[in-house]
Amino acid sequence: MTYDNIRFEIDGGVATLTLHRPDKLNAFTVPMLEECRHALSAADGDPSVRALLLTGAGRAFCAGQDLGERTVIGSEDAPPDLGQSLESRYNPVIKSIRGLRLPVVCAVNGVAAGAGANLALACDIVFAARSAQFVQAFARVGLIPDSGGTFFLPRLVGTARALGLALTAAPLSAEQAAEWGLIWECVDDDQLMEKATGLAAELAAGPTEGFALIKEAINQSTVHTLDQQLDLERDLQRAAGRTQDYREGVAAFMEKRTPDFRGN
Ligand code: T3D
Repeated sequence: MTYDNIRFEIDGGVATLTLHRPDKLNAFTVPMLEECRHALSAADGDPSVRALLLTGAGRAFCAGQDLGERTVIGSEDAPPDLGQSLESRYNPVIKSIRGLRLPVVCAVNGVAAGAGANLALACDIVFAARSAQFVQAFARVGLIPDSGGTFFLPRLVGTARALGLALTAAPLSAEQAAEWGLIWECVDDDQLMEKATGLAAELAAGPTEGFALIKEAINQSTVHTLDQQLDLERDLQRAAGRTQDYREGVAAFMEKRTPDFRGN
């Protein structure tokens, strides 16, 4: 597939997906969402890829749905079916990201609004530039947070703040987002890419299978009782204990050297 609205590169075990419609603040269009889905599937299917980095080109991370696409459809007689849009385009992208066994690092380089904000929240480790903002812009146009927003927000910041963000659509600074636990870290703008690429490279050299099991355990915990979670930990730890990387990790510790994880 040719990518016209994103950039997708693989280097040193890290796949980097850059949203690339900078003149439109990287707002999502149908082709762009299809390209994202294709690239995520390519990253998933490539055994050389051991971490994914997601970022945006230009001054924004992503402004959510391109509202220009919505002015040409819909009228009182034939309103647009946004449920269909979510079902066929947005939800598969969010599910792809959440379903990736690889660690997913996000570098929020500027404003992240609407589905763009929630795309970032779907990632595993989110860095944001100090100048970035998170805007649950949906209510400004009469919509509800989608792309997992109603799932991620209350879990990350609690119901009170989730409702505040969703109902007011007030911009949340990167600094405040980090203080609230919405993201991993707020960093100075000129440090963002260095920090994010550095961590992605570090993770790409890590115990990839073990990382996949960590992700599964943490993600399942949101719907489990303690008993269920303890059972899951038992099963996943059994699997982790059978990896080559576990053997290598223990050997490296005993030999006082840096482990050479191969990801299996
Ligand atoms: O529809 C479905 O399929 C359902 C799914 C919905 C998912 C959603 O994401 S709904 C929410 C859609 N997004 C928004 O409502 C956000 C709209 N944008 C903004 O609120 C602001 O632009 C920002 C807060 C993101 C940034 O503000 P600011 O002041 O930094 O920039 P700006 O001047 O507003 O925008 C700069 C340009 O980008 C401007 O174009 P121009 O005038 O220079 O030609 C603006 O129109 C354009 N732009 C920004 N966001 C969008 C956009 N164009 C199309 N769609 C956008 N979402």
